[in-house]
Order: sequence, then structure tokens, then C-alpha cells
Amino acid sequence: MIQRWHILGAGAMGRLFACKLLRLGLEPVLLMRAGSSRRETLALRFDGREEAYHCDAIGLPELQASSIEGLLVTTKANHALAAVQSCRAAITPGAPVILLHNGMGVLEALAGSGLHLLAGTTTEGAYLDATTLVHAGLGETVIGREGDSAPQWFKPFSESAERISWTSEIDNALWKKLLINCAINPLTALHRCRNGTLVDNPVLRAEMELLCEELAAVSAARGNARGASCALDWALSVVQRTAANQSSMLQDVLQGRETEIRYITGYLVAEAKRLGVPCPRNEALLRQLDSAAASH
Ligand code: KPL
Repeated sequence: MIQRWHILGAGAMGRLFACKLLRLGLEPVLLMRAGSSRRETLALRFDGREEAYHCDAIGLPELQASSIEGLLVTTKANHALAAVQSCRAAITPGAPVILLHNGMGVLEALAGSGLHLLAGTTTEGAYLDATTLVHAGLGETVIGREGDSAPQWFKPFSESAERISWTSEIDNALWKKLLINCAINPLTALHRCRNGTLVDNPVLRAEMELLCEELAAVSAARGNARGASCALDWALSVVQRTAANQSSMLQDVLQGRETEIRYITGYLVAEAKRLGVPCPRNEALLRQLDSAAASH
């Protein structure tokens, strides 16, 4: 059993998972870029009610070697690699390192690092409203390592009411989320619209359908039959469930932050090239949003 989990990425998702771990009776420690050891108060709003949670926080420079027994990485994909490297020396050999972000490619980039890597994907919705963490939508989280059954330390997670489950087919789960993000995030970021506009506006809906045809073709070439037949249905169902939301990529664009486009559409386009599948519409979106990112 791992009692003390370090959380790298103290944004909305990192804080939400800190609250979840506290509810499981575990001891999360938020890793901060700077500052010294302290207690943090997390104000969590859910369903109109506010609750305060308290957990430890520590600045990265203060981390001791081999002090991390379990690491949950909740940074955006574009920061994950550098973030993990910044605390590499503190990670105990064999400690689970769970990557929980949109997009794909970081796991591969860390493959030779000697870390015990796992991945996860979540549909939880959370954002920071000044200092309050708003848990905007209940979602599901799946965590796993391809081909592995759930380890002993996972028991508190799976036995909890936090909707966290184990999968031995994490590649399929990550690919499914990648397709959904490819269909929704770039279009909403480019047109600066909420997710629901992708079904309400016929032009955008047609564009999303064409994107999904390409996503289905890449899935088929990758041997992912579910992705090949369900890409559009998955995207439509998430658009409907999150109609009022601003996608994470739109939020990044509006706040002048670098987006995760290279790990979302960029990963898809690289896979399409490797497999010899044309996907001009996804390529065009990648070009548009990547140059938008570069001009910030
Ligand atoms: O994951 C998301 C995101 O915004 O990054 C979706 C599922 C599209 C919800 O907005």
C-alpha cells in the first residue's frame, strides 16, 4: 500500500485528485515549483456546497532523493516531460508514476527513463475560480498499464466511491480519449466556441464529421476496430454531455497559454503518416493551431 502520493501539477485536476486521495485516507503531497514545505487548504465547491481539505505541499528544490513512493502527474501533456524530469532523482526505483493528461506521446518519450510508468484518462470536469476549486462535472477515471492486472496498491482506489477503475487495456482507453479530443478541442479552440456549438452549428458539425472520418480511417489502419466504427458517436456523445463547457484547448487559447495540440492532433497526424493514411483536415488544424501557439 502506498500511503503518501506526490502530485505533480497543482492545477484544477491535481487539486481535485488531492481531495480524492484525502477522502481515501491517503496522504497527497502537492509538488510546487518553488516555496518550502507547508500545509495547503483546498476549497472545493461541488453542487453548490463548499468544503475545505488540507494537505501538504512542498517546493521541488526541497525534495529529498528517493522520497517519492508514488507519483501522479496531472500537468498538461506539453509540460509533463519536463515536470517528471524535474523530480526524477526523488522518485524511488519501481515507484508507480501515473500520467494523467489529454493526448498521447509522453509515455513513449519517457519509455527509456527506467521509470515504472502507468497512464490514466479521466472525464472529471474541474476548474479554478480564483482560489476555489470547482468540481463542475462528475466523471470516470481509468488507470492502467497495458497487459497488467491491478497491483495491490490500487485497492484503495478501486474500492472507493471515487469512480476510479483499473484497465489492462490502457492503450485503447487512451486512443479513445485521443479521438474525442481530436474531434472537439481544435475546432472549439479555433472557432472560440463551447463544445455544444459543434452540434448546434451545421457547418461545424459537418467539419467535425469529416474529421471523424479521418480519425476512423487512422483507427482502422492501427487495428482499432472500435475507434474505426465509433469515432463520431463517441465525439457526439461527449459534445452532448459537455455542451456548456469550454474545452481545455479553448481555455488555453483564451488565456494565451501553449496548447496540447502537438500531443492531440500532432500525435494523430504522426500515426497517420506512419500508417500511410491521409488526414488533410487534421493536418490543417494542426498547422493552424500550432502556428497560433507559436505567435503567442
Ligand atoms: O477532455 C476534454 C477537454 O476539454 O480537454 C473534453 C472531453 C473535450 C471536454 O471538454
